[in-house]
Amino acid sequence: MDNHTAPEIQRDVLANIIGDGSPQAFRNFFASSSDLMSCYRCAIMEIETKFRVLDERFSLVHDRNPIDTIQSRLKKPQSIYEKLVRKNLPITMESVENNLFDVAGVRVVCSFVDDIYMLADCLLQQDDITLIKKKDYIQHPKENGYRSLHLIVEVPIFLQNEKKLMKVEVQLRTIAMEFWANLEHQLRYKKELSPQIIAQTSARLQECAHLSSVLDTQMQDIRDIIENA
Ligand code: 0O2
Repeated sequence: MDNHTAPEIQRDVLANIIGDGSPQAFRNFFASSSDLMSCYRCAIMEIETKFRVLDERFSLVHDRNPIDTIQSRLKKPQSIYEKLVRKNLPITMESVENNLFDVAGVRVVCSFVDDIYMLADCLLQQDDITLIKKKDYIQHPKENGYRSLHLIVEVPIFLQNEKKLMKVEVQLRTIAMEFWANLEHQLRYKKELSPQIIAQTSARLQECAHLSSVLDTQMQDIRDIIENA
């Protein structure tokens, strides 16, 4: 990102974001960014609640919970900025809202793969949810072995005097996928490792991705046997 931090570029970026740099322009910028981030937090709450309701209703009928954990996050300002620059998009709050679909993220971790698809179907059937984009890295894992089901959905939030449609990235994965992704994420940010160690570790992670996929299949088979007994 070094080429984007030169003072003259910073000035351009700041001019874009905060207009003429007057106190009023600063106030406007902070008000609009706080407002947008608050809307994303509300959208996260809506999606989390939908999954908690599905988990509750499923457990009533099937006597087990399909969801192990739900984690949520708002993308950090630095990551938002870097993504806008990387995609050559305007550095404005409007641009964030119109172009970045992963500012609000909800991750749903399940024990079994078929619960992932069941929960995704149940969410997408709800009449206030619109599917914007789906990436199935379980059917089509990434080259490094990454697996998860990603959905970009639009959900309404109801504010004092208006209804606003917000985009949320939903990641659904198993406990095994989560275990793998957390370790791989750590490797990606360990800049001090030598290229040789990184190559060796990446290869071992690919093997682990395969093993975790076999584990997911075996665990689901065993659960099916138990449930059908
Ligand atoms: P963070 O900190 O989790 O937010 P697009 O948005 O479509 O232009 P992008 O962003 O590559 O393209 O989308 P994609 O492929 O759907 O991946 C987005 C998120 O999925 C990432 O967010 C990660 O959380 C997760 N992810 C995707 N690929 C990998 C991977 O190979 N390893 C791991 N560990 N996670 C992955 P961020 O923004 O990278 O980070």
